[in-house]
Amino acid sequence: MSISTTTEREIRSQPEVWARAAAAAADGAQVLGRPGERVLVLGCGTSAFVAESLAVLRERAGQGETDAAYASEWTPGRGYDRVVVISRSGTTSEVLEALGKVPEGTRTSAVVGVAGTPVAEAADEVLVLDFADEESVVQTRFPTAVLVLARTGFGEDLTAATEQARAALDAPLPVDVTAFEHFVFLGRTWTYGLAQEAALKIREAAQAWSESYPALDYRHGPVAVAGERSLVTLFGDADPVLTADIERTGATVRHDDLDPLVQLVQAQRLAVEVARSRGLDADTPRHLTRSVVLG
Ligand code: F1P
Repeated sequence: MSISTTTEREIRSQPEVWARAAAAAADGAQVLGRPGERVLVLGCGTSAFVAESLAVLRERAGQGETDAAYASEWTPGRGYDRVVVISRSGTTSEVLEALGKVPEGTRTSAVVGVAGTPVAEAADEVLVLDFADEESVVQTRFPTAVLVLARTGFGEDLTAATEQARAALDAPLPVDVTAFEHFVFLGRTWTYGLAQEAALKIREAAQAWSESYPALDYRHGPVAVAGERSLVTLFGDADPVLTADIERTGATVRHDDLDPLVQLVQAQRLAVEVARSRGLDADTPRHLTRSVVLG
């Protein structure tokens, strides 16, 4: 049996990393935009999903209008006071190219895991979360640390969520992964970004069939492929009517009252378990590298 030691160690380290991220929020959160600024957040892959969640959280906290986009798709058009890029590696070329397209006079910020990298050097302001950087190709603690820092900076106290994560990590994963071949994650508002990230973990780590949707959109088509081998996880608040509709397909619906970031931690663990059940090692995902650097 293969053991995903590095990825699992990084998943397990999240309570400590979150405590450090929360402590860094007092100084660090301003890099995400000063109150009232119109902000665009960009990233690729995992960092694009963090950007989506962050945009909703920032706007909801009354910090200012905030959009998110894939760095690889963005073309300047709408006016922003600041463009924030997120990149664990600091080397992703599409992120670097996007920074190069930011119009003169618009401030730029980078949130990175490694100081001195091309993305960090290209931005006006940099937030380095080196304590959250990872050895694994598959990102786990860096994205959650960025969101802990953001939520703390926007006024939330994540002490209880951090304790929840600790307790969840100490308990066995409450799912028999061998019962499923199809993994669906649904979220609303800022947790839709988490749902997308969870589904990406299943694909990256376990090469398995996963999907993600805004929760209420799931009935608008995608539910057609749900069945007895489907595990549908709801992030954020549960919707009993939606749950009943999905259960009618034969799918298993999972929801718990944990903080959505702790739900993401459980999805990360699920991905590692699915990989293991298929004889795969989440530390060596197929066709992936730590960052995509285009020649
Ligand atoms: C972004 C990213 C990862 C993905 C893959 C390639 O990296 O797309 O999310 O898992 O390893 O790179 P980064 O810009 O956040 O370093």
